[in-house]
Amino acid sequence: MRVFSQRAVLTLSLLISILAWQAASADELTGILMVEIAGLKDETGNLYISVYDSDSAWRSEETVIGKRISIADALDGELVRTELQLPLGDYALAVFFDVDDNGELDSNFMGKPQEPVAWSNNAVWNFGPPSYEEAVFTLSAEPIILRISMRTL
Ligand SMILES: [Ca+2]
Repeated sequence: MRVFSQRAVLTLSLLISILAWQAASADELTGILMVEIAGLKDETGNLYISVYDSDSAWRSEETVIGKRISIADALDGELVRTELQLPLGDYALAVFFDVDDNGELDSNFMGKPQEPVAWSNNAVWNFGPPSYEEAVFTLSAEPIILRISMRTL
């Protein structure tokens, strides 16, 4: 029978504790974002949520998360609720209700959305979409609830 040296056993147990510690700290770095969206209780169809983590990515295709949500499935009372898990950091959200169910946010020739939209912080359209700075918020270890209202422009 082969006997492992005490040193090898110690090295192995040290390695296991390092791996366990790394797994635990990775968990701690994930935050929970509860999104509650008002203004859709009488609607059916899909809502699209895009999450961005930088000014340069804002409103581009470079989303951290792009999520399609069935309003019927996510409706809880008067609010559409969904939970997102993200690494801790700064984010901004853009939401639209796809009224005609074509998978896109329809806009007029001026680029103004023709379907209900919303941004985090309830940032508003002001001769153009809100900036990343206006919509940004910080996700830290404590779960946060983001309440936003859909608007037709
Ligand atoms: Ca559409």
